[in-house]
Amino acid sequence: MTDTPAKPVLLTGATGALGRVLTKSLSALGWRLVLTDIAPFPDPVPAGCAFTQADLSDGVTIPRLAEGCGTIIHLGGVSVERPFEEVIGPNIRGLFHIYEAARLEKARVIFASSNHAVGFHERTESLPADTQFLPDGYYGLSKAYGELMGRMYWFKHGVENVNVRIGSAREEPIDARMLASWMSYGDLSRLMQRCVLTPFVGCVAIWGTSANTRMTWWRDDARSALGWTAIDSADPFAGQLAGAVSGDPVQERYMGGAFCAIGYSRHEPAPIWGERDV
Ligand code: 15L
Repeated sequence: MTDTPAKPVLLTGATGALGRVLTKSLSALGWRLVLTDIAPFPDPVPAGCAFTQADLSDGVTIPRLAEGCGTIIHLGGVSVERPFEEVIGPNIRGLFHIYEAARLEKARVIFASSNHAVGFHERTESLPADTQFLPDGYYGLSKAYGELMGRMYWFKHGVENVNVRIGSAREEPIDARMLASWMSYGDLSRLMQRCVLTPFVGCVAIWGTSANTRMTWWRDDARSALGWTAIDSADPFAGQLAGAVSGDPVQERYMGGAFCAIGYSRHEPAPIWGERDV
């Protein structure tokens, strides 16, 4: 199999931290990237790539950018917990524009979903990829909706999509939670390559973490069908980070960590999902 896609790849959210990492690593492989973001691109645009500043809410420009592309790696939109009104435009309407563009182009969507789509699951659980969504805020809710949009477009229109529930993708893990949730930039880039190059993916979900042995929260996803295995690990950071906890019982109880505690207003302990009597 060739390691360069036949058609260019549209990469949204190119100016964000992960967008810049993927722009660098994928362009270095000779991939032709159509880059876009609402903010200007801060780096020199690599050879074979082009950058267009655009808003995901712009239902004319987004499909135009997707013209001729075989895959859309969709990282764009709000990437942290924000009020509902700030999330809905980029993450819901913007995603609709992405899926409509994919339908018109017969392109595949690689959606940067998030662990926050399941953030209110307890850290004592071990979730298969087909677990129930349990979003920990408006951001996580938009990611759950985005995954469901992918299912609808797959069943109704045959638009293939991979939903990568990214844990904590950053240079290095910085707290005890990330001993489970961390994903290295290298593992992220290699996963994206498999998402784009695998001949058939259908509609699947992947837990986006490195090979952390403390990563017992998430299991049984579609990685073997993609031929992807994580090779980095947060384990070497365990000694220095084991004590790096917040002290907040809500944060420490749930997979979503700090996002769960934002605006949390329960006074009594929350029920355990699946054991509630409602
Ligand atoms: C995410 O989805 C966010 O985009 C990122 O900022 C981190 O907070 C990450 O999750 C995480 O849970 O560590």
